[in-house]
Amino acid sequence: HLTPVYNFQWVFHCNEEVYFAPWSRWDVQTCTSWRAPIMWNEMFEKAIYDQYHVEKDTSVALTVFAVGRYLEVYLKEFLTSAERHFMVGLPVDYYIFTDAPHNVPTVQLAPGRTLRAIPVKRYERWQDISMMRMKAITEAIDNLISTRNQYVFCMDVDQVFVGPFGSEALGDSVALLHAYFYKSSVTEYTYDRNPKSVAYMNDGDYYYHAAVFGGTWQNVRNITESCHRGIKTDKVNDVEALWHDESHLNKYFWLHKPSKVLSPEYLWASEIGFSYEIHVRRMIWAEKHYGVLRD
Ligand code: 2GW
Ligand code: MN
Repeated sequence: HLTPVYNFQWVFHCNEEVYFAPWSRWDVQTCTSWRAPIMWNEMFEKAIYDQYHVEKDTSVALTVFAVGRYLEVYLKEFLTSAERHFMVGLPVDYYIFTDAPHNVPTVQLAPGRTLRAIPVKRYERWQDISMMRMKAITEAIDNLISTRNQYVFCMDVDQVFVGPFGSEALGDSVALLHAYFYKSSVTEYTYDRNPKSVAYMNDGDYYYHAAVFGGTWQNVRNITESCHRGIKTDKVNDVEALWHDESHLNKYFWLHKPSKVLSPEYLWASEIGFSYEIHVRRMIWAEKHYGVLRD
């Protein structure tokens, strides 16, 4: 565990695992009610996290799905930008889940970083492509990740790294605030409000974006397995949660609070326009090509 330098009361009101200065940002909430840090720029000393993880020999898995046309449209830029910005200086293993392993682009990887393609079935419905990720990640953790990587990040592929996404983002269980909802109230969150779905919730903490979540492999396995179980139960009951796997993920993080929350600086949507709180953009949403990709 990292020790905070400042012997300041607020530090101890936030998660003691972290090294950060919650008072350095006055314009945003920096700590959840359960004392997990919300990571905004200027709150942390990047070098301290990096040193900690280098000493601990931390290795990070990054899972991403590129099925059908998403491979040619998004994967190459996702990977090349990750090499520039994601956990630079640490060993990273990319796990690319795809229906076309031979079409995975060749990307120059820094030493200590590897890439592996994992074949998956291409489902007919895009909702199923999105939801089956939970099952595939659970299996990959059992078969590969748990023997190589202490931490796992699971991401959408339709996004691009544009700034440092470093080891400060690692934690026991990590959730991301959705760029569209971080200033909204709970009634505006697009939770699943249908009592017939396992993902049903009316009350909640935040609206988390399923495009980025992570944690130790043990915790991520618990997240993905629980979400997959919820999705299967819904199928048996002939219901589908409003935002598919994302609804189930929000339900999970309501019942099992994340130990660290990432600010929307970690995945910003440029179309929202200028926002005072966003001091840095670490990833941005790639352009959507719904006309081509979602018919
Ligand atoms: C998805 C929707 C429509 C047509 C195609 C696909 C599709 C998604 C696909 O053909 N191939 C594929 O590999 N995917 C993967 O699923 C890919 O990794 C993609 O990033 C991910 C989620 O789909 P995406 O990014 O188009 O959906 P978003 O950006 O609206 O995602 C949010 O909502 C989803 C549930 O509907 C997920 O929870 C996702 O994590 C959220 O960010
Ligand atoms: Mn996406």
